[in-house]
Amino acid sequence: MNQPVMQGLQLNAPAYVKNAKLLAWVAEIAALTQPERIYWCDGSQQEYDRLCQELVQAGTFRKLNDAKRPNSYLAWSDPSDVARVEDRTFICTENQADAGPTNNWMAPAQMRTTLQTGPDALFQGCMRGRTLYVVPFSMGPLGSPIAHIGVELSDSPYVAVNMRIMTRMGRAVYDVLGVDGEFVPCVHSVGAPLRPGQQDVSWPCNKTKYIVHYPETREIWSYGSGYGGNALLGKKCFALRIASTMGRDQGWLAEHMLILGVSSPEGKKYHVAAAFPSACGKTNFAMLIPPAGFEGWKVTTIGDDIAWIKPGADGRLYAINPEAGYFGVAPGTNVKTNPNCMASLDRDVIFTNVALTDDGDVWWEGMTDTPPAHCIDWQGQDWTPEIAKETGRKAAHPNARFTVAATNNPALDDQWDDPRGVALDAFIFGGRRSTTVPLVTEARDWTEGVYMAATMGSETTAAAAGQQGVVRRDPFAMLPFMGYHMADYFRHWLALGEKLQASGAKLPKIYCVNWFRKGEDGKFVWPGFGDNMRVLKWMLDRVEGKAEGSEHVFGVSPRYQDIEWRGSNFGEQLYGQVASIDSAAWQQEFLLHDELFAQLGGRVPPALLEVKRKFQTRIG
Ligand code: SAT
Ligand code: MN
Repeated sequence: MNQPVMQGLQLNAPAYVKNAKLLAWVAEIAALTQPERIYWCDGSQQEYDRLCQELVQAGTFRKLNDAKRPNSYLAWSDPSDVARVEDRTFICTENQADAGPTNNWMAPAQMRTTLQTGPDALFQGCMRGRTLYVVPFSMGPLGSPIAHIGVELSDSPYVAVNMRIMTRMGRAVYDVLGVDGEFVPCVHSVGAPLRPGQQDVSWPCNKTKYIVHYPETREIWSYGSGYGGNALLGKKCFALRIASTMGRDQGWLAEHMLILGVSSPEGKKYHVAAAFPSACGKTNFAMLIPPAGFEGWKVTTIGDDIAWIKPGADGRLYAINPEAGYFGVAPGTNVKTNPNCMASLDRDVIFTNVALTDDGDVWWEGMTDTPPAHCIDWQGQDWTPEIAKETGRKAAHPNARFTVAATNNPALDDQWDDPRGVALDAFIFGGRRSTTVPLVTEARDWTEGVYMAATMGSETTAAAAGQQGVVRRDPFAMLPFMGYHMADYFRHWLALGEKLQASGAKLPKIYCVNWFRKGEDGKFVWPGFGDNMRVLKWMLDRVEGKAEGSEHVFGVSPRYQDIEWRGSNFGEQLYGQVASIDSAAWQQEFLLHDELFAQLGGRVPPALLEVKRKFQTRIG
């Protein structure tokens, strides 16, 4: 099968790669990007270890102290390449209206000129001096009818090793792909070609960045960044932006949701999917340990970031986690906030942008009560608590991350890898709001639930480049991840609900939560973490028809006495602070809903406008 791609460059495809389209495409991309060599990843442990070793030699990785953190590495990125770049993320549909007003858009032909075909096309020769890694991966259990295959061509070995943790990556994918199977082509370059003899830097990247999606041809092109969702293209680019359009066309949902299982002391098992914006505690919620007073309850993790949800023959909604690992936020994670996560991080981890301790281990803000007396911060500088006090400098970047396999998680659900998925009992939508939004509200019906999710607001976090702490509308926590027109997505949710209801199926209940209300002292009022179990139990009791609540303008919320407080000393007065609904604040909030709907224009489904009118009349 080997064929010359260009002078001196061999395709080098292993004999087991038989997909003609794939072979031709790799040759085409190699001819465009002109790497020095092509390497086909097989996904083996030996390969992973070897690539990590090479990353150590290149200065990208530091091997951590093997006695403290076996088989683990630390990478520090370029200070300009630390988070997703939403303003450089594009949805390139033929008609701008199909991408919708919440996405950056460019016509496909124009984008192709910029990236591939123009005189100064960015991808032309962009891999010179580097290796092109062919990274085959499956989103979802290999061979499952709900899984989909992608192949990422990347000039970053950091991407290759992260993809091995985050997806089912390797040789077995080619067996599923066969000679003529379909895959989503993903091209990634850090955009830093090397001249002959030029010394590489430890984190190559480019000031110019493009994260580009062509939903109509299902292609992804990413240039200039090596970080997270910009570069690990199976995650947000494929599993959300491209998959959301596949779901629209095929009648399913690709959502920015964790999936968890809850077992009750009576041995009943429930499944819940919950959407929160990036860096709002999805990983913590998915790994929750029930607090004192909840003996016999257990929460297990199916996924911590993305859910693919398809209607089953019985009319219920079944969810799978398309990923195989967690790319979670390190700062704030500790043995109290997330013990299961800390246990997951004991070994076999890639850390990015946390601090290095003097004994060769890692540290981040909030990991321990007492910081180390000295460490090296994520920018390679000396850091001490005194320096931090003086300068405000953080040891770890606020968006520092760990990459770890799901199988490291002690609370992993038995069914996490089940190709059939798990049947959902409830959806939760949550934002980060220091005011206005109460602890928990149950929607009275599917349409009101879709309205709550659609109009959700959240304060921005360090997960995306840009200003932090400003409230923006983040419908379904999908604002940065939508592959098509946001209003059409609302319509898709409404239509799916209608269809399932017509089949006589019991729909999952929909809840809206806010763990983040602050008191006058600026501190969070609700303890959160394990105590979120109290809210979760109320929801599941509602599913069973066992719990009371009081109805108000937007739905039904628990009164103090409706929640299980055993083992807690959270009093009624504090509860009032997280559960109250302030009419004046809500009148302001509705103006923001108006703004969102005005932005989305005439495509907003009338059913949602009707819900708004009803709510607004009621609040007076
Ligand atoms: O960098 S990622 O997009 O993968 C993380 C996140 O924003 O959720
Ligand atoms: Mn996420």
